[in-house]
Amino acid sequence: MNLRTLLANSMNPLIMGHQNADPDAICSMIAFSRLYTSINPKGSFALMVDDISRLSKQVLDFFEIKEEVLEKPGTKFDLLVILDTNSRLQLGTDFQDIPIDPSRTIVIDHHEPNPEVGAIANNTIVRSDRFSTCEILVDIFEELNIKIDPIIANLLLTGILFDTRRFFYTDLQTLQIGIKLLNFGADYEQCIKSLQIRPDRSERIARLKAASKAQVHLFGDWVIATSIINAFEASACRGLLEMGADVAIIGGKPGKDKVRLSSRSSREFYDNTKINLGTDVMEPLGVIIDGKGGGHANAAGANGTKNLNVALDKAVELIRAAVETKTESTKES
Ligand SMILES: [Mn+2]
Repeated sequence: MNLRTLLANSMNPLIMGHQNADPDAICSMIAFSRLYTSINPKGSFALMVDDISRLSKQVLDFFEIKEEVLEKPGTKFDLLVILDTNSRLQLGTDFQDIPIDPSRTIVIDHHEPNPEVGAIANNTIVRSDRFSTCEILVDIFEELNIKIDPIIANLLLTGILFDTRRFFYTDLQTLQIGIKLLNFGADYEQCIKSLQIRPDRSERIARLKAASKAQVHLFGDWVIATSIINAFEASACRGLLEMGADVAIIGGKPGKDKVRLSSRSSREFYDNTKINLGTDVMEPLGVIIDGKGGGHANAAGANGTKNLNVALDKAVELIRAAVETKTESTKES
């Protein structure tokens, strides 16, 4: 594919990312729109995604990006550019009917190759060995000999920081691209800052209260923490896990005749004990609180109307019994 020719011949490209667009998707979209404008200053592009994540909105505000990102379909276009995704499905439910002409579609992505990609685009740059779409874009800017200004450098570095979890996942090539972006004027500290989300004050207070009132139960090597607060239970559970609990269970009365339970466990706890918070704990608790419970192995909850304290005691009891059964069966085997 000749990317320069495709872009030079398009007057109305539509640039899209995956649904609930994360910073890698949104930053690569904005960077691509600047690349397009450098090649074809007379054209007018549109940016569109099915929902922007809260964090991505924060990044756009932080770097004062003024481009409008449409969140509903309906724009006319003569070229479709799909970034950070390689399937129609990932564009989101509202965008499944978007007309796609493979000869007028470009896909640039780093996810596992999708066999369907050939059916939507003749022009693909899919590099599943890369950690982010933003770093692929750095190579494209260079290949097309287009300057990366400090704003684009900030956006691209922020997308890379997000997808690599601040370079937790990385390799020589990605680090070298990071250094390039710093040389182009990216401000590392600002990029990190743009990605930091501090919970609201009330949420932080709820987490602190849950921690200060927590009861700690020790079953074998496992640490189980329970507490009572009436708001932000899920967030407070995550807080207790971050502090060192293997399992956190929080109950609350968010209103009259309302009882709510929330729970989280570490992956290690589930891998070792196979105790499923949804089926083993929250489903039976749902009955006790006269409501319903369920969820996933590591994250589950229940909603009901009564018996909060009984339910919390029962939760601890269920986990204790399950841990013991598990320990005995390991001894036998
Ligand atoms: Mn990505």
